[in-house]
Amino acid sequence: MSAPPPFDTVLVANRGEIAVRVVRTCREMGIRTVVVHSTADRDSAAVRMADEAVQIGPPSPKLSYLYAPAIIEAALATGARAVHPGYGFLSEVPDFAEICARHGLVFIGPRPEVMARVGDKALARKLMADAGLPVLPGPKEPVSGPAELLTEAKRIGLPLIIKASAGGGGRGMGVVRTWEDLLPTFRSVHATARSVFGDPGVYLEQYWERAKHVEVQVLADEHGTVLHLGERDCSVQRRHQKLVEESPAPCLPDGMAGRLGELAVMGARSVGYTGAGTFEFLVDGDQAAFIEVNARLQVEHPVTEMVTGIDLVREQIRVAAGLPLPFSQQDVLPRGVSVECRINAEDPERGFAPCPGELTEFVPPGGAFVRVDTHGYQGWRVSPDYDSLLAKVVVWAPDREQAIARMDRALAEFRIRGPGVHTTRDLLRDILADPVFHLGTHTTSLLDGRSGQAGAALAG
Ligand code: MV4
Repeated sequence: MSAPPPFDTVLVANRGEIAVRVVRTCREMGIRTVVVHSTADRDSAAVRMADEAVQIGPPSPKLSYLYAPAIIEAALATGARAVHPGYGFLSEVPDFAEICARHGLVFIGPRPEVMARVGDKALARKLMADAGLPVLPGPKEPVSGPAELLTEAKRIGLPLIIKASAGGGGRGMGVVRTWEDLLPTFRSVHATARSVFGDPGVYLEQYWERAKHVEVQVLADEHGTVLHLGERDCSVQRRHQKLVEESPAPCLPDGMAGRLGELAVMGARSVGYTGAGTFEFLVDGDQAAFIEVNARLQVEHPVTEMVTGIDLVREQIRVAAGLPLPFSQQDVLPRGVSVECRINAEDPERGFAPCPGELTEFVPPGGAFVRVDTHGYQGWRVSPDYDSLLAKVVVWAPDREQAIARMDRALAEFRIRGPGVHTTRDLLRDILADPVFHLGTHTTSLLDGRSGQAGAALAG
């Protein structure tokens, strides 16, 4: 006998591969699913898989996947009791979580106040510093104007980075490498913060040029249990778009991974975090610094699932229903290595611009320990209105070299064709062949222009 489902019906407020991902776990848990969709997604895989689908608006995200009134109405009309926001869209919007609560719907994520506090990146930095996490040198408060900017910048030294408090994930930040750049970069980040994020706050940090980007998965329930599920390395990025992620992180100094896990748990506990979340760190040699919290399930969560055997969506749903986590820290025993590659519909010949179009052939790879999270199928039209992520290929193996070999085999096996449709697949295979990537010593500068095939592919 399996446990009764914690909710009768969950509404999935997202699209693409993550909507499919959430529907699958709901089905395993005996939960009925409602998927909302725009007119562009009426034939989507998630719509086909869900128990019920509700069209909520036109392709424009503002009028559909970001439009709270239509989503709430769909939830109430279909008898949904909880809302899973996936990632992106409304997943980190405190007002949406609040609106759900006001309508008697459980938002599957942290409480709105907690989301608001960690979502303000300058505030999160201060809160985490106060909780004892190491942060990069820089003032604890946002900078208000040019006079303070110069004083604080001199204290930090160059290079430094100016970040928007409301930014994150690489948007709304500017690196300052020369003193002439200081004021123009400040003005530019400030203007972006005001116009794009509607919050003019900006803050300063010392800039770490060659660091590993390592993040820790945390899971916390409403009964005081806060656990970490190990770390992921996300250093392989191109213009802040992650390409390859893996767990555990390779080549960390002895004791570093465990320390980061403990720091993330300390940080999560200090703000009363509940649900699944990620603590991002930069790691340079034996130094580590907290950079930000992601108050959502992340795209790369499957590598953590593969090494821990824990279904993060299942635990998110159980925690949101008020259930205690069914395991403790010593039950989390990561095993082997998992690697994820993101296949985007992008054209390498056009600076990796998104290339929508019909998939006339779509045959994902298979075999032992290969997982493909995708919403693609033969005949599906990749829409120009949304993110170009088409599939995530995730593999597991006992060690890193076998995992890389398995990934290369899986990528080679993937058949994706369509008029005008190009993908990041060949770039990913170049990265897998890079000797520095094989060593595992790479930092976020791996693709900066001249390291091996991948760098060459980029430079060209
Ligand atoms: C940084 C940094 C270096 N120094 N902050 C990028 C995404 C966002 N989560 C934070 N990010 C970074 N913040 C300081 N003080 C480096 C990154 C960073 C990065 C920067 C340039 C190019 C690629 C990058 C990949 C990961 C992280």
